[in-house]
Amino acid sequence: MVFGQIVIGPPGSGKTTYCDGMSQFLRLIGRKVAVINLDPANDELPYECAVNVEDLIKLSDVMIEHGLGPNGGLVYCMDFLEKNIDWLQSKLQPLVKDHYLLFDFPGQVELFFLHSNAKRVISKLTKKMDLRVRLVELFFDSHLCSDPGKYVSALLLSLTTMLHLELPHINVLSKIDLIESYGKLAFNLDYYTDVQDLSYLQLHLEQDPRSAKYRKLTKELCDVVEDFCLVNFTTLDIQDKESVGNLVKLIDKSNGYVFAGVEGSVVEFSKIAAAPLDWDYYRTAAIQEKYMDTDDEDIRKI
Ligand SMILES: Nc1nc2c(ncn2[C@@H]2O[C@H](COP(=O)(O)OP(=O)(O)OP(=O)(O)O)[C@@H](O)[C@H]2O)c(=O)[nH]1
Ligand SMILES: [Mg+2]
Repeated sequence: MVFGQIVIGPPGSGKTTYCDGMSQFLRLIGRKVAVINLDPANDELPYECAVNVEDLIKLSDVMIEHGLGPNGGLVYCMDFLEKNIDWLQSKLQPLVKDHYLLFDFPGQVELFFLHSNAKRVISKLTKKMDLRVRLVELFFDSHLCSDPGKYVSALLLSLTTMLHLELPHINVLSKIDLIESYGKLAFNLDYYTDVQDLSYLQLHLEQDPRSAKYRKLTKELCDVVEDFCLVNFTTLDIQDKESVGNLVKLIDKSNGYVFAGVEGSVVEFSKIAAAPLDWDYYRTAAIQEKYMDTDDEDIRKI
């Protein structure tokens, strides 16, 4: 049985970084991992990918050849991938025996709630190859919590995508390490992750009388989100192994990995403590270079 994750989310929300960090983490706990890049615009990949859609089609070529912009070009690429699903299947065939698969998708959210190509690519793969990767991780940058309007947009996007894809989802608030730098949140973090009592958000919307219609619209939209009772979030700091470990446990429960008897997850997690310093290296060197534009000695020591 093949397990894995489908990683989607708005541009820049941290999908590619996640695939990189998560693959390192999973390797550290003893899983064989393959990362599959399905973003034809992913020029500089931080991870070594087992399958790269760019070997099939490149966004830059499509844009030149068909006179399309980046967004139209991506829709074309996803359409092309769907038509050539056998290519992807043949590339995955050698991996499915014993690898855990991570699929890194492009950030154009339209692909997931306006068009159906991405949905059909996922569905064809899971049906044809009996992949247990029917778990989608939808990433949102945690800075969206800093503004009630943006937060409601994220809720709607999440709900729409969940309804459109019809697959189990885990919604992730990424870059949680930066949350304090966006200013003081109106509520504590649990409020944003639990998605309950959205009426409180009204208090923090623009109070100008001219914005009355906007507030009413926001209220109605919040009611829709609450009525469905589907959306909630988990948080992630990709630099923190405890945070990554908690997410792995949640994912393992959700996609059935813990019940598959592949390898006792308790045993696996005990390996983290005994593991050599690869993860520490990953945190201190790569991540700090990437994320921490700081000379602060205390942060560098983390
Ligand atoms: N501080 C911090 N920065 C992060 C984290 N995850 C990603 N980033 C940064 O956010 C930026 C975007 O990350 P990517 O992983 O490229 O995001 P993406 O969702 O793959 O972007 P697209 O593929 O363009 O949609 C990069 O500069 C990352 O280094 C995180 O957990 N914390
Ligand atoms: Mg990416």
